Amino acid sequence: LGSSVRKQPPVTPPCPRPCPSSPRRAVPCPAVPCHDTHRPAAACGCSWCCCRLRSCLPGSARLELWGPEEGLQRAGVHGRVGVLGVHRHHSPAPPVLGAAVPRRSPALLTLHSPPGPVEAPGQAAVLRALSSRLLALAADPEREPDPSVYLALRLAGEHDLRREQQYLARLQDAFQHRYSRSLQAAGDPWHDAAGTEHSTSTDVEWLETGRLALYLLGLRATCPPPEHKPLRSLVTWLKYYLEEDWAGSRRHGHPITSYYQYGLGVLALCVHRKRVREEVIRRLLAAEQHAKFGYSAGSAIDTEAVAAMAFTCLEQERLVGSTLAAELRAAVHGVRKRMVEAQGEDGFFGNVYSTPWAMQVFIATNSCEAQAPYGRAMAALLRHAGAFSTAATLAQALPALHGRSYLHIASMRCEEELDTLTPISPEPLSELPGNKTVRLVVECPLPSCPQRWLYDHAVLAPASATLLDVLRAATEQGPPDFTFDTQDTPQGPYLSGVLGLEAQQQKRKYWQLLTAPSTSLQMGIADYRPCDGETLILRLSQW
Ligand code: B12
Repeated sequence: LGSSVRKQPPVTPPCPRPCPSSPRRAVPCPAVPCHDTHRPAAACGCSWCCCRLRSCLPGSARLELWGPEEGLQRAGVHGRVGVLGVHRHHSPAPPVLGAAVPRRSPALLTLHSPPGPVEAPGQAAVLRALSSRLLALAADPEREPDPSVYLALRLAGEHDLRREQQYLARLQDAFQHRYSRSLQAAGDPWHDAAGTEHSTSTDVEWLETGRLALYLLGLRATCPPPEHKPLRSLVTWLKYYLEEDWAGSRRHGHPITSYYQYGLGVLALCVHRKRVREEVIRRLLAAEQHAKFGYSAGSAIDTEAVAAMAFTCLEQERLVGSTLAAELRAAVHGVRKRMVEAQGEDGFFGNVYSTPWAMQVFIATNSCEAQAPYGRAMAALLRHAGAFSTAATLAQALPALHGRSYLHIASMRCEEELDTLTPISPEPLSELPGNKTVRLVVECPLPSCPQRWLYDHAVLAPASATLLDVLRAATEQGPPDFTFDTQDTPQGPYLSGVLGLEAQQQKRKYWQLLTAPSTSLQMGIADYRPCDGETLILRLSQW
């Protein structure tokens, strides 16, 4: 293994069970050698798991594995280190995914890496390039500031502190004014914001739970921390939105926003150590237990992961009683198990975009059983790093690639940070010569639809056209006339209306994007580039 053999640590008490599903309070493992973090099993889980935490955190300082063999097996290692991204100081050989651990290993094997994201050869370079690209995208004044971008910058190993500060100022500008008034002074924002609950517009304006949650998470990650007073008002607003979502979920069986945003809301409050009503937590728990997170176009992984992190935070921060804590722990254990079982041949949990979220759960929960799946997922993400071409997708992928989860924010301290990152703008895509023909089909299969087939025509577009370009070309190529509407979101332009039929948030109707015969696209209209001869379907769907 090429690692140094250190003195035998104090005798490790035998693990009472294979591996606790979640450690108690976050033990600052990266800063403390594992053998110093020994706690009675009841306090932090058995020491095997303390060690395992490091192996989940490629960006952290150490991976330490305790022998003897019996212990490794107990922790589910079975002689393999299923992790990519640990750089060994003491070994000239690069670390390899799945590197064999000697079966008769000495008492303690220590793999040291300097602080910061030092990973397997190639990985560090890829990570740095991705962070630099996000920094460049963040510097674009045309883009609305997005709290997840700020979070990704803060959770990285290297920084451009001046640019981060500027980005924070833009975020504060966008959010703080909006929430500076008190809730009472604002009246009932839910009814004021976008007309009424029965509005037929797409009214994304009032969908605030998730965005406010992300902003609050971002504020917790600032250095120095923000003042108390504005924070208090934001927390009150978030509690208010969460209550609205809770009430919506009771009334309609789903939150007004989505369970993803609901989960983010609980997580953000927890990271700020604010209590959430037990019923509000139980609602999310029940939704998780009754598999209510899926929607027609996508898997439930992203939402499951966000909920699992919220549950983990509540438990780790001891913000719930012991009965609920046990239920949350069991739920997280179930989520992890399902994720591991559902991991695809390609290494992804769900798809490439949900995989970083799933990985955050393993990181946050220090999960022994996920070592090998985690390593496979990391390798898959690095192979497909090009998929993260937009600020939003990059921002969601980078924390996990850096071995960090949003829970890390709860224990972030102001300390010296590497101010070494520089922005790199992505190369503009080279234009392909010539044209392509794309068949565009518009379907409306819902009972409320005037008819099922609304449009079916070939559209001529430049060879490198995105779906958005194809839609624009279609509007110029009638008859019959083609029209569409979009709304700007942090994920890019969202197709909100086609041929005068609007997506309706309230009724959970949206324009689903598919490629024939019926594969749901994993990208939005601005990012997907159809091939020549491809048939694209815009289908009004229920989610
Ligand atoms: C809930 C959700 C939806 C809901 C949103 C409605 C709602 N009221 O919440 C519905 C079901 C409508 C939806 C639709 C789609 N979604 Co969606 N969605 C999500 C999910 C799980 C949470 C989004 C969220 O609430 N974020 C929190 C808030 C605070 O952030 P936000 O940016 O303000 O969120 C808004 C936008 O993101 C927008 N939105 C949601 N999905 C998408 C996708 C695209 C491409 C765009 C531009 C906008 C958009 O709706 C959100 C609420 O207003 C994310 C998961 C994730 N990891 O982000 C996937 C996710 C964003 N969706 C994704 C995709 C692919 C789609 C679709 C393109 C699927 C399809 N084939 O039709 C469509 C969009 C089509 C269109 N008309 O443009 C991908 C995007 C990947 C990428 N490359 O960018 C994600 C990451 C899921 C995944 N793992 O693949 N989605």
